[in-house]
Amino acid sequence: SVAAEEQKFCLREVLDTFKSCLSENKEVYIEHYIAGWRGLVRFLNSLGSVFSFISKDAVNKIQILVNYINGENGSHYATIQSMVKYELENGLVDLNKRGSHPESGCRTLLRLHRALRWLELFLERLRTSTEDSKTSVMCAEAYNESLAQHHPWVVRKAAGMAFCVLPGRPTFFEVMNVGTPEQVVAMLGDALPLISEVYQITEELYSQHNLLQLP
Ligand code: 1PZ
Repeated sequence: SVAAEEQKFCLREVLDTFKSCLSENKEVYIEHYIAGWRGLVRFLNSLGSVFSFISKDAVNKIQILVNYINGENGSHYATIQSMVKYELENGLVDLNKRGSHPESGCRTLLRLHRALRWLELFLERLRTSTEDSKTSVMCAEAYNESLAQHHPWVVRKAAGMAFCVLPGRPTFFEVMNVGTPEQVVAMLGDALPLISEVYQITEELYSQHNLLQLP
């Protein structure tokens, strides 16, 4: 049935959506970027309810961006580039401290952007891991190198506890539903350069406009 097919989850399809993020002139389509995150959230939820404090925050940020896309100024939210231009030109971003625009598209997307760096680091570790590698360790290392630097102690603590209950590498690969471990490794090898490119383009854009520390 259609319902059963929708249930069927495959991480390859999710990572493929990041492919469709880039326009010909290397702009990042927010709609596809969000679709990628939606898929990742589904994957995270399938790992268990311990992770729901993480997926809830991601869903919340996805929803903020969806509201902008569907709002009256939606056309400005087609790409990250057009969003940055529009929000900055119209004074819609709290640049130094939280004020009248606490949920700007720019600051909301920055949180997902930082998480994308975590994803890149984690998937790269997963790709080069061996049978006895621990997902919890790979996840924690990737987190400490990226997102952790932007999180207060209490969030780092909660995240650390969640990592400890991640399923081991064999189960993790199974849930990805991509095929044999060799196929997972090959798929990750294809997907990572694209995720990395989307990350780099966003990082440069935010850096150019001095937006990397938005409150
Ligand atoms: C497979 C294991 C999944 C581990 C995911 C690693 C990320 C841990 C992140 C813990 C975040 C927990 C709760 C929310 C924190 C928010 O305070 C921050 C900052 O937002 P603000 O408070 O400034 O509005 N939110 C974030 O940093 C965004 C986090 C999104 C994480 C998405 C993870 C999706 C995982 C996909 C798994 C394949």
